[in-house]
Amino acid sequence: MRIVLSLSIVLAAGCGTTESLGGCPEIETGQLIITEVHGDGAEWIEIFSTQALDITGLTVSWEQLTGKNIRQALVRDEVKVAQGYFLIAKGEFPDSVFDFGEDLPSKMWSSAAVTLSSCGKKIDQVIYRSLPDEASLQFGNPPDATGNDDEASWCSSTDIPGSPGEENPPCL
Ligand SMILES: [Ca+2]
Repeated sequence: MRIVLSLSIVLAAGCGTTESLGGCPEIETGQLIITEVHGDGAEWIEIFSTQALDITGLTVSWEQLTGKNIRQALVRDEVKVAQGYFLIAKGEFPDSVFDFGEDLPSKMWSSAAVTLSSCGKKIDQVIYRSLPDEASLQFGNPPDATGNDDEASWCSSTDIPGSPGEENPPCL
């Protein structure tokens, strides 16, 4: 009975807020760094974590650069990540720790600001103007939450689909 009750609470929280998950994730600005973005029907975002973190309740948002529509995905499951690279993706994807599900009902917009936040506190943000077909858009330097603000340091990956979960090669 208790199991059923717990499950119903989880389901009820499915459409809820970070607060309904029991609090805001304790993640400081810059502790998570967006390093790679892939669209074109295989939607995933690569993130570098500077340390082991509990990202339960993390919000991923997309703000369209033209049109200003906003989408938000909330990490509703209990997810802990180790130091290093991890992925969040739409649907099943190797090394993905979280599925956007219907929070991301279609492809990522071709130009957007992607933001990671905890109860409104910005952790990292990247602005992209276009996403390549098949390849990824990758940050060409070692993970750096300030450096990745520089759009000139991003490029299309030479490999397809990029380097999900692994260090990015330099931009040529
Ligand atoms: Ca990578």
